[in-house]
Amino acid sequence: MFKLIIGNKRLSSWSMRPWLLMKQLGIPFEEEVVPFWHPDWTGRVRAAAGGAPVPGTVPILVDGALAVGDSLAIAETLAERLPGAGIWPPAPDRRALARALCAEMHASFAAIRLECSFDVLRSAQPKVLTAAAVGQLARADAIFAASDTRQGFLCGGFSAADAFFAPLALRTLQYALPLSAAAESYVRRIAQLPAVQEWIAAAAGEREWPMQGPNGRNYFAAVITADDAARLAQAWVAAWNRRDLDAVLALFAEDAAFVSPKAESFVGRARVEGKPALREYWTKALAAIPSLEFRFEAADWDPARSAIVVTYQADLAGRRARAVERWLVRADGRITYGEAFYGAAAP
Ligand SMILES: N[C@@H](CCC(=O)N[C@@H](CS)C(=O)NCC(=O)O)C(=O)O
Repeated sequence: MFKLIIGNKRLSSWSMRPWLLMKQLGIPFEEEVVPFWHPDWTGRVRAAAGGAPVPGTVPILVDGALAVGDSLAIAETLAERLPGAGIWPPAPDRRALARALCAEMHASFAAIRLECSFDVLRSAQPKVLTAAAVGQLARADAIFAASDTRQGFLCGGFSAADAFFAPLALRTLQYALPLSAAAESYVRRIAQLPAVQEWIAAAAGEREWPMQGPNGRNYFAAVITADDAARLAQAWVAAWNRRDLDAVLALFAEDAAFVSPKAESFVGRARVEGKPALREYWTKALAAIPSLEFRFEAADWDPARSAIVVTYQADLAGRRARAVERWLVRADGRITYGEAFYGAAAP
């Protein structure tokens, strides 16, 4: 039985290619997910590959004593092992085209890959592309649109070429990139493949390695992106500016703990545990502060620690200072532990 070692489904486009190829063609395999940013990521990848000297990247195909790194080499190895499985199209000209397309995917489209980093849980959030990426999108459009005359797939029936382009096709949905009608219909066909749907559903349920918070509670680290971290921080700033305590508290786990020198003056202790106590602290704080305005500056996401560091400007009844909060974020996207740090008063 083959084993495929992959990264997080939410984020790993290279892992998706051979996974999708094998699933869609009905090739049985077991998978092992090695979550990105694990403190011993490379060690875990190598261990999953039975200690073979593989590159420190995923995917890796393991077949008995053999471990093959690199998606293109995996496709070739599968085609060799399973000649009738349909990895490459049977007709020589289509097969040559499929190989050329896979090689092109492997070596090109750098700008669009960099600017639209793969995130299967992102949906239709537009992004302005550089001229280089726009040029690459036009090339992808032409490749996708040609599927019209080839049974709806890039080289006839579903083959490695479609698996290799699937992550780029999905990026056009994630970033609402404009395509021709023919290219769009190809993207829709790929997005609706059962194997693609299965990958996306699994991505939504991903959990990272277990961690222990300073509140003594165990939780799973979050699989989020820097964009998610910025959105969470901006929602927090907006909720405070509306003085909407329910919205602030909704961002925290039920058993969250929070540490702040200000809590001491409002509730008599710097460390506040659990939502009811947090509500009491922040209700008292809001009642004592006639005007409050926060301005978001930055949110730095540290995936290895599942931590967001938010920098903002606080204007509390005319007293202005920059401040920082550090939050630990659980797999469900809620803050399990927060700590506040305050800068000098601005003139
Ligand atoms: N050329 C490789 C690229 C693999 C690759 O870059 N994989 C990414 C995940 S999508 C990775 O393992 N990144 C981890 C790292 O570079 O440390 C392939 O086609 O398989």
